[in-house]
Amino acid sequence: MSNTAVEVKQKTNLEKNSWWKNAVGYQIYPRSFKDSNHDGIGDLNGIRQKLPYLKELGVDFIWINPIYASPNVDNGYDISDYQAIHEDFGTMEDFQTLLKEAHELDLKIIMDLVINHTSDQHPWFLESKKSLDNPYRDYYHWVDATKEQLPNNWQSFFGGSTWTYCETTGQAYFHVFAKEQPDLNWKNPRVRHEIYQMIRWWLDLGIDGFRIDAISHIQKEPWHFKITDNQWAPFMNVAGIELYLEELKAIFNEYNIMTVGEASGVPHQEAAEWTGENGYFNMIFELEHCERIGEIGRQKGSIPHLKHSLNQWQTSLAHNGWNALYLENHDTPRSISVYGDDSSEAAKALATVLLLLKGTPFIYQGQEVGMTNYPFTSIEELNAADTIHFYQSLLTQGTMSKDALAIAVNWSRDHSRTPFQWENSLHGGFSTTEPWLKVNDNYQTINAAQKDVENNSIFHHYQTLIRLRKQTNALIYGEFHLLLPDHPTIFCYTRTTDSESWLILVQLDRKQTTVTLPNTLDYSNWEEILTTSDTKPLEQQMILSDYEAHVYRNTGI
Ligand code: ISL
Ligand code: CA
Repeated sequence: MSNTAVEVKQKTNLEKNSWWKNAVGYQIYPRSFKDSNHDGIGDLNGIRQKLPYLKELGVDFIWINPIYASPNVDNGYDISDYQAIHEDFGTMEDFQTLLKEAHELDLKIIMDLVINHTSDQHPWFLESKKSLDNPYRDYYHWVDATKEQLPNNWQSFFGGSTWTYCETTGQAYFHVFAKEQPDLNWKNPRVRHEIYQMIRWWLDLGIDGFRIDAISHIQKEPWHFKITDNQWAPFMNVAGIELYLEELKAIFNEYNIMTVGEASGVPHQEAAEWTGENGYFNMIFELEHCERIGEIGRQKGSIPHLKHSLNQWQTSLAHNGWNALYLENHDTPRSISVYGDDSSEAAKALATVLLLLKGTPFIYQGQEVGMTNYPFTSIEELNAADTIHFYQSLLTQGTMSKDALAIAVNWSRDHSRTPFQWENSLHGGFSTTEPWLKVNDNYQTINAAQKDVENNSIFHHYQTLIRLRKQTNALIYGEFHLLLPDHPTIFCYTRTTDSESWLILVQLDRKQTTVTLPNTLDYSNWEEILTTSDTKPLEQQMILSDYEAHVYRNTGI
């Protein structure tokens, strides 16, 4: 066997050992997935009930958002005990049963690792704030201050200062998010040691990996750092962070697990450093492609921005590193509403774009059945801490309450947190009791049970795409190339290996468009594998209408 063939075989074998490269993930926001004990809140035993559903969809692993003890200021991202399960979700025994049953179905489970901050009710912080000389004082960031004079003018992601003053000790503590989420002091080796022990505890329990929360914020600039253009610069991917990421990587590498870091502020130019052969994580979630839409009147995401940003990340990670692919999650509105018109055609078009890109796709709960944004009409219907704070700050600035609500709702995280719509029955089949957040009234027509009555349901389209992807080497490892980069609504790309080429052609709008594909393509030998409309041969001139999607393969290249 020639050297090249040996290298290719070795590389393919190496890649085959990275199970997560051939996998499709499913994100569960446990509070809103399935309630099994009639308290209106999703829980672990509810997830157990739905494991067969996830197996039927064809996903390989589940990422569960935080289920640890928490006062729920940020719905579990404010942890008060890393090794206890929040009573809303069940017990540690319930979790271990869930893990066992998932593994029996060959489904893996990755957990959410929130280590940039704890809850202000965590015992470490309750001790830390007691006195200047408390042994836990430097588990967090405390700086001399007065009520009027805070250490600097940095702003929190959730609005307001990143500093909260404590009268008791005449100092203020630092928090990138809510004041109830004090940032851990990663410079303190005792903090790192406690965190690393906790990580090992969970990995030794047999979980299959972690999604690491807000990890690009754990290093801060010196407090005197002056902000110039980017207000988040003082705590976004700051030099020196690599020391801590290398220590985390050393622990992760002791286990055969998957890690995906939420790495806000890491530019695509650094993607290979964060995820490549010597990367800190197997992959990262970047936040560049899912831009926040907030202004009134701009309720729609930009398809050109989406194409341009995804193309940058596909290109930057073409030869080293790996992408985590997503269009929505628990922090964004629903992609079918941001980029589509809430129709099942739009859902299938977006699914076709997402599932055939290079990287590991993550499907957010409800995306596979076409769940949409919620028509919130009053602030009382909303729950997310940052949305409520944003609304109140708009009112303080004099914005009319109607406009303030419209702006706050535009990008509220609550859109993706409404209870999962299982069937056309009371509360969408999520619970027998009034849920913690309102169920979208469109559950009567948009729900998982539709998969058993509709031939071409959205669920079935996801199932088909997942199956097609997992059985096709070119759709996992093939090189990505964007075609028609400047077209405002057509998303077209190829995936190519040395033996075959695939072409994905999707109209991301409800209108008829005539499109001219590049004359560099040879239009013979293309076979249509999948379409959401009528079968059409691939030609240089194509007429595409409402959210039409086509997938072609060419084995004759
Ligand atoms: O907030 C951001 C941009 O506006 C990001 O830079 C930030 O890193 C991201 O939102 C962090 O999100 C994660 O941590 C938060 C939690 O509220 C989110 O739900 C979680 O996804 C604090 O733990
Ligand atoms: Ca429950």
